[in-house]
Amino acid sequence: MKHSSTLLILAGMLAGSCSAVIEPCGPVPTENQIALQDMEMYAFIHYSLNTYTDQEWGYGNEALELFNPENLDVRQWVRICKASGMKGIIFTAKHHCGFCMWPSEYTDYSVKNTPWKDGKGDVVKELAEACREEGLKLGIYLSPWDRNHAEYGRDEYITYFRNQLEELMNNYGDVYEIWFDGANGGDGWYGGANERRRIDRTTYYQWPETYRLIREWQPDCIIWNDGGLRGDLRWVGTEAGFIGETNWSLLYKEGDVPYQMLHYGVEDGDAWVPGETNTSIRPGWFYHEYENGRVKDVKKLMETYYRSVGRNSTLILNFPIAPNGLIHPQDSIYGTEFYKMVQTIFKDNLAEKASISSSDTRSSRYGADKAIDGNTETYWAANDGVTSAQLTLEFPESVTFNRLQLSEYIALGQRVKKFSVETQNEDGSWTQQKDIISEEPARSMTTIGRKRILCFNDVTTKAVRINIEDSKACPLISEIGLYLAPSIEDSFAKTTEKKSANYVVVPMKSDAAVAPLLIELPQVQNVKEFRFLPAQDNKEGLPLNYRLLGSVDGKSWKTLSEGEFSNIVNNPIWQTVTFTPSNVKYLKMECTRITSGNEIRYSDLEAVTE
Ligand code: FUL
Ligand code: CA
Repeated sequence: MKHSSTLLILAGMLAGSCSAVIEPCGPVPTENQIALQDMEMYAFIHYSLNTYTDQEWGYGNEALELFNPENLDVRQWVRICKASGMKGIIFTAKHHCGFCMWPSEYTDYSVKNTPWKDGKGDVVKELAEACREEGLKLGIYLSPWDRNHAEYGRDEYITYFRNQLEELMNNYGDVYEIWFDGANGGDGWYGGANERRRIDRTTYYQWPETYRLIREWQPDCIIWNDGGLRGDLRWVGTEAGFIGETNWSLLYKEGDVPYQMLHYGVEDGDAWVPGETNTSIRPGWFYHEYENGRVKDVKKLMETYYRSVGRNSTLILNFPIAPNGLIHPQDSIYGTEFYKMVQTIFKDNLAEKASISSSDTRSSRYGADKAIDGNTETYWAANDGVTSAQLTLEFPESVTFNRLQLSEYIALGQRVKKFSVETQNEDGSWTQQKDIISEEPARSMTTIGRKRILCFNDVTTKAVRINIEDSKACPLISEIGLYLAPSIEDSFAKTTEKKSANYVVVPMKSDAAVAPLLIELPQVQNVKEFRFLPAQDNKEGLPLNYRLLGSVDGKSWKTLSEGEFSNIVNNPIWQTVTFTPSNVKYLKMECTRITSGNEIRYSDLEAVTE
């Protein structure tokens, strides 16, 4: 036993019973892994010479002159990612083509030899600063495979790779995650050799020493590695944006990791290696104009969310950068509307209105009420040896819901193997509920982990029963949520018909009580009128007054008009503001009086030109 007897007695006294000390079950996450899992969603940004050649993989001989974006603005990326619910950004500092987005000392194949900013630019540095300003974390994608480097495949390249890693890990502040892609396709330019180079990906990169260096430089950095030495996170076996319904955050420390293990984890694994679901908001990872009509819409992104975050995984959602150096407006609209949808759905937890009871409870400290107290650090626990138990929620009035969220207290290990959910009918009988987005019904209600979300058809009931049918050890449930999601078709079908469909609209970081709204037009335009349609669903976040500013560069601003939106609460129709025509690319709408909250909510808006 791990605990000293004094500690055991003390803990027992505190809780009123010796059974209060709960032993961990199997491997447990490190603090870094918990912090990472708590981020839930973070962005990928794919940007490189491929952006200018319309490729997914560069060969390694693409011309440096191609890199000269006219309008590269990392702050736009960060604003959009943040407004899309992303808590960090993992950036392709170097993709397989070998081109470095920072001025590496160790190669000529980088931004320093491009026309962009006369070779003085550093995309990684700009992005690191913008992330820091906006409170997002920075992660780095450094492709081990390098189709440009002459020494790739030989020992010299490993030194080069580590030198680059040293630059990235020491010159840009904290790095929360490092991504070592597993692709090692073979063919490449390799300094002009134009040949196929094969490596053994388990030995060639000498990962143990590289990991040691990373831990030394950035002790909190999570290592993602597909194909090499086991890292702190695992790939989920597909880039389509979903993980298994059964999903253990465990793997074996040693041995191969076939698809089954990547996708479902391993029940009796001896290492904590949670899944990270990676997918792009578009079909490809890099920007291609021909995919502008194929950006994942809110419905698709919500499905992706349920099938990743809702299955005990993190979601890394890719936003490609267009050749002009910006995220395309369509990606921005769907990304930000998606996050608004997540916030709307998970705002009111109906379970908080219930009284809750359990078939087995360890002690009052671990009572069933701890599963609906809104605190993920407190949890209901059954007694040792109990591996099946029930939690019942009873409501004073009928409630209607269609989403159920369950969380285990994973700091003490992942436990639940099988569960079911029932709702009570008017006649007192019980109906078993089914997840309507399940692809594999046999695995549908198996593991829970950090967060499991199930989607049901609307159900109206006065009681909900959660049956833990099997568990590796006594179950520990930290939170239960019941929510009513609006129909996505109703809320978002008309997104593309909106007047604002071509703008990027995001709340701005500010010290003001109400965050100003930043509206970015596709190009500089002579604007004479601004129209604003308030949110139509409820009366929250309606601006009662406004100050509208315009700017060409997003830095120096000029006031265009200010005033009040009279009667906006009782009659939330289009509001029109006219002013002297002005050339602007950015509009900023400030507000000092708002119905509630600190964000301006709108349904649509338009900049009317001359
Ligand atoms: C893959 C790479 O080959 C793709 O280009 C992309 O970077 C993706 C995230 O990982 O394996
Ligand atoms: Ca709790």
